[in-house]
Amino acid sequence: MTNGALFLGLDSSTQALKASLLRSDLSVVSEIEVRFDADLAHFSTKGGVLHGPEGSGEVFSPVMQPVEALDLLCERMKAAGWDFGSIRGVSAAGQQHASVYWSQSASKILGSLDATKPMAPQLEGAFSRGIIPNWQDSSTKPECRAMTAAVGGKTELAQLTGSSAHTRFTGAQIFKFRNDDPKAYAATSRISLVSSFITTLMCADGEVKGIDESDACGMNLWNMSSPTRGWAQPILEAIAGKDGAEDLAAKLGTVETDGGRVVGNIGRWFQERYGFSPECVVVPGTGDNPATFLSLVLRESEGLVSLGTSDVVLVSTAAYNPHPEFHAFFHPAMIAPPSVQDTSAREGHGQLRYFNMLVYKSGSLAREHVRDQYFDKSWDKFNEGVERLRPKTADDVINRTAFWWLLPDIIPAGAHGVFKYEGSDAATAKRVEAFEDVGAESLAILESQMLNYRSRSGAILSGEAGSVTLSRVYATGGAGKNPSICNIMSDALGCPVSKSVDWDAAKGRWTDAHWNDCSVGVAYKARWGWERHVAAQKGDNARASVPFDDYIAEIRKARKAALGPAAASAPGAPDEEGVRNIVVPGPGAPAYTKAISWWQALEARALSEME
Ligand code: ADP
Ligand code: XUL
Repeated sequence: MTNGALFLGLDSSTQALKASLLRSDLSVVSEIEVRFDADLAHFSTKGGVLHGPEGSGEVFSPVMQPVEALDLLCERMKAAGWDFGSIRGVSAAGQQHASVYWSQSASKILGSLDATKPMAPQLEGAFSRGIIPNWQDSSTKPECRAMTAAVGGKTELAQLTGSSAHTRFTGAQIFKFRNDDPKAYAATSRISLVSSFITTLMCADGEVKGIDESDACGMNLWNMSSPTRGWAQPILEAIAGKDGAEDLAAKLGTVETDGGRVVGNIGRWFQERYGFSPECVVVPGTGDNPATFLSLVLRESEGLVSLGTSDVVLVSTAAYNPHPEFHAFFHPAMIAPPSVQDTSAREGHGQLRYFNMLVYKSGSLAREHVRDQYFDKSWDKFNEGVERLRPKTADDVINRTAFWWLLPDIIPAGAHGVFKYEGSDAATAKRVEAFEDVGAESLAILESQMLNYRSRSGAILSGEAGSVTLSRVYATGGAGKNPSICNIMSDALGCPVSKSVDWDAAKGRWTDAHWNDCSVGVAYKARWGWERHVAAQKGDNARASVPFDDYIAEIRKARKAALGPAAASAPGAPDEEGVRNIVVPGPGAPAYTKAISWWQALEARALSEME
């Protein structure tokens, strides 16, 4: 198939390596994946990972797993007839925090791959560590404590690196590796994140590519405070000692501060073996959550609520407002000034932008528990309670709420237990075992979860809980399909709930987008990087520094015009190109604005009543 210029996005996740192929109008041509457990069964992983000894908290995957997966993925893309020669840009998403350790021979091996052979057997000697610690690893508690102490506390660490210490974050993982296996640490030439690892493989030119700045924020190692952005000296010293700090910084390498910079061309190995064009460029990979953020092109004050096994909330901001409760990251598609140190040079190159990530354990797990306990395992019955009892007018008063912390939660840290209250005064509200009207059980958990997201996203946006609302929120994940959940989300958050939609040319209608967000998000970035690269070659400086959001909006507008009036008036047509508001706040929404401080007081009360 020939499609004009094409763009490739990869996603090296915990369980699979996925690829999305996009046309230059950003429509998705096709997707292919390699699933680790099923397709690479000889690694014996379950859910893509292996576990250390019982009680160790160690979770990891074999370093050769993604390399073999890349070989197999290439074969599958070829068998499917993907037009490699038309691909002009590639970028990769990777599971966040997870790190890859290169040996001293890595450069030589990467620079001399034989295109007549698969990549994996040739890379056997390229690593100083046989495993990739996974983000689910929790074996690094002592290292987290030492890093926190080194900067004087968790608030200080969050201020410096965007997050308080987390066992899965790369800094603690490197620290543990150095403690456990100092010889292998010493034999490490460079350390990559999964995203920069895949970027390095795609270039295969003898150079280990730099870590992307947005992804670097998931390491507890990157000093995010402007203008001193760089590897955080006190943390380097905590991990490697005063004498080893410089060496550790060298192992970590230079960070890519421009998400659309061309860091190389597609490797000769890919050109000779699969017919990729030498013109195809590679732009920095980024983390999977930053990549999802890009796929939705979240603008300032927009958010994402992902309702998967656990709930994750992303909030896009222009201000750095870190807090130990959540994670702050740099926006994954910033344009770097000529020098990171020189902030004045950033003028005309876009400003610093951030996104914040809140991770909750009590997401679908808790909702499912309530459904099973009170609603015969039926989402329809669960929804019936929600619809019957939800506020219908601005005068309705919310006077019931419930906190379902079945597992110790992350936000609020360590919260556990089930707490239900009835009464419109938080101080005197009655703690109850169960609500009299069983229908209130489903409404109470949803309202409580959504008021939590509103309260904390408001604080991120304004520094003051609940006073500012997100301007739009995207709903993703399994529970995002539930219309009643989306209704409460919209009313409680006080903003439209939106979804990405795609034009189905064969059926002549709009459908919810079913593509893999992470690989699509980085394919957008590859498209943007390619455009800027071509413009720079022509000396068109304005075009070479076009911001990501503007550029994607431009392409979407052109696509809308190209699809014509029939698509614009077809059922389910988007409100903006690519985005449809599935719910907007209804007449009951003001009841939630009035309930925020009441709900916050009850959350504090529940925490104080915890045994
Ligand atoms: P993962 O975190 O594994 O990617 P998904 O995004 O696929 O998870 O979401 C899975 C969750 O979605 C399940 O735990 C289930 O409770 C929830 N879910 C699926 N359908 C519905 C529904 N109709 N209403 C509410 N929750 C749902
Ligand atoms: C985020 C996190 C996970 C991984 C999944 O902090 O640990 O979402 O990024 O791949």
